[in-house]
Amino acid sequence: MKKAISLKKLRRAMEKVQDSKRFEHTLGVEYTAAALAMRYGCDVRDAQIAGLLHDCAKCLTDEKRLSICKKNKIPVTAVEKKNPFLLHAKVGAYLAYQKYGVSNPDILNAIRSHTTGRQNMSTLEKIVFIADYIEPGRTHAANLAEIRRIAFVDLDKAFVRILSDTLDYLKDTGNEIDPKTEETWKYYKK
Ligand code: DGI
Ligand code: FE
Ligand code: FE
Repeated sequence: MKKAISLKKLRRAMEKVQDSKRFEHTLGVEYTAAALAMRYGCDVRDAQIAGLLHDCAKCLTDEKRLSICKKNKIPVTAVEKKNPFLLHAKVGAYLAYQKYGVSNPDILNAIRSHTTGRQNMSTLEKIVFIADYIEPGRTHAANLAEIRRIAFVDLDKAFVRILSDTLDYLKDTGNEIDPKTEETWKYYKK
């Protein structure tokens, strides 16, 4: 039988590959995802693993992210080529599988979809997406106090709210919008 993944080892591994601010964020997403998993009846350990690994490719250079994609035939869209930081989600899922020994597809999907979302997300995927936005270390987003409260009352409502606030923010700041983010919003909005 395959040996269970050690949370302690994953934490140590993330501390090595992330700067201290990012690592604090990682721990925040780990325990916020765990709390949401308790609330919504998801596997708590899976939520911790996904939370710990969701940004495992965040502190690589853009060149490194692009080269990992090229080497492993991971498709890169035009928007991703122009904004390679978006690839940290896809590349993160790849590394979670190859380097950190995660085989649970739900955890890998949660890592892959944590930035743009996607259609038909599982509860765990939504939990990681939301935990990423509301963890205690986040301070800048608009309406954060309200979204934090809603997250523990109505998961889908919090999810849609975060998506729409993110799209508003990206439009206000003139950032290029990945069609995937727009697609997720269209799929989930009422
Ligand atoms: O990696 P984190 O910073 O913890 O969080 P994240 O993976 O959600 O990435 C955060 C940024 O990604 C945030 O500023 C919003 C941005 N983002 C989400 N969807 C898109 C996007 N940025 C662009 N340019 N286009 C998108 O569609
Ligand atoms: Fe991220
Ligand atoms: Fe994150």
